[in-house]
Amino acid sequence: MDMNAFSLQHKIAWITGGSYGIGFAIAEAFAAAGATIVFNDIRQELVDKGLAAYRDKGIAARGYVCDVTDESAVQALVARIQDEVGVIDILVNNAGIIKRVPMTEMSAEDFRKVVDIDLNAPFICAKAVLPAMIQKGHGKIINICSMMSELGRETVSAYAAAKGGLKMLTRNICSEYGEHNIQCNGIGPGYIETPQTAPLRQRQPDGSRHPFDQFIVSKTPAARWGTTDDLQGPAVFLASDASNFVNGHILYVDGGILAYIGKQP
Ligand code: NAP
Ligand code: GCO
Repeated sequence: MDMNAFSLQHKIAWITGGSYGIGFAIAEAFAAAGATIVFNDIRQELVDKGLAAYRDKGIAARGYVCDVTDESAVQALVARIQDEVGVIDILVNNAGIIKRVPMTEMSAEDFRKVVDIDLNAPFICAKAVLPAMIQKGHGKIINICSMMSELGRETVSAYAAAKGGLKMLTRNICSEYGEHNIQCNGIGPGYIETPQTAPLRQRQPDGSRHPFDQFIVSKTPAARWGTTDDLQGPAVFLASDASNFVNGHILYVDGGILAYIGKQP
């Protein structure tokens, strides 16, 4: 086998919400594999923070302010990237939010906001990059799904609905564009140490671990939270030619959570 199949040399990768967290880690791995990195975030100060972080890693990333829920802004951004950098070869739909609120207390507006960012935006961004990928004869779209693409839990109804939908959007893009040598797959991270899950890991006033922290460790065969580094290899694989016959697949990077019924009390 030619191990260059895992190279991302000469590829342009756009990671949405890539200023920090999972998106940043995936972009860092893509850069190490040779890709040119483009990212966006919702505020200039976040883009600036991201640019500085990429510079600190020796990565000459290009950063743009763009709200991924705004279709005209996304279309304009993709056109600008194509002018300034080149045609996007790899899209990672990473930008996302969560609101942890019981359904009976959640406003329809908040439900819609989560679905807008976590599901509608991946549709908008994929729709924006597909025409040039079709013309070029290849493309990779990676949607960042979740344990909640498969499982529910209290207080995350909007997020689970969005991430479940994102799993099926992934399969539909595969179905509709696979004939153009475009692969659309998902990565389903388990519970990862990022700002998004910080509230679930916060030390208690008495210094003890958060109950949810202990719960997740007990539900994970790896007996630990994931780190963003754990996602880098799987992401490079799905972005590279090594996965050209992998399509519509959700690759769960969860330390075994989905396989495990849980330890007997
Ligand atoms: P994070 O730390 O909250 O980062 C999310 C990024 O997306 C932030 O930079 C955020 O900017 C940006 N963003 C939010 N709304 C946006 C919008 N409308 N337009 C552009 N950018 C926007 O989250 P993370 O933990 O790295 O998670 C990244 C992705 O992985 C999300 O899709 C999340 O659902 C998914 N995921 C996370 C975990 C986990 O355990 N952490 C597990 C499974 C899946 P702001 O800072 O301005 O909000
Ligand atoms: C939660 C967590 C999870 C993680 C991730 C798990 O409140 O349950 O935020 O949803 O973010 O999606 O895969």
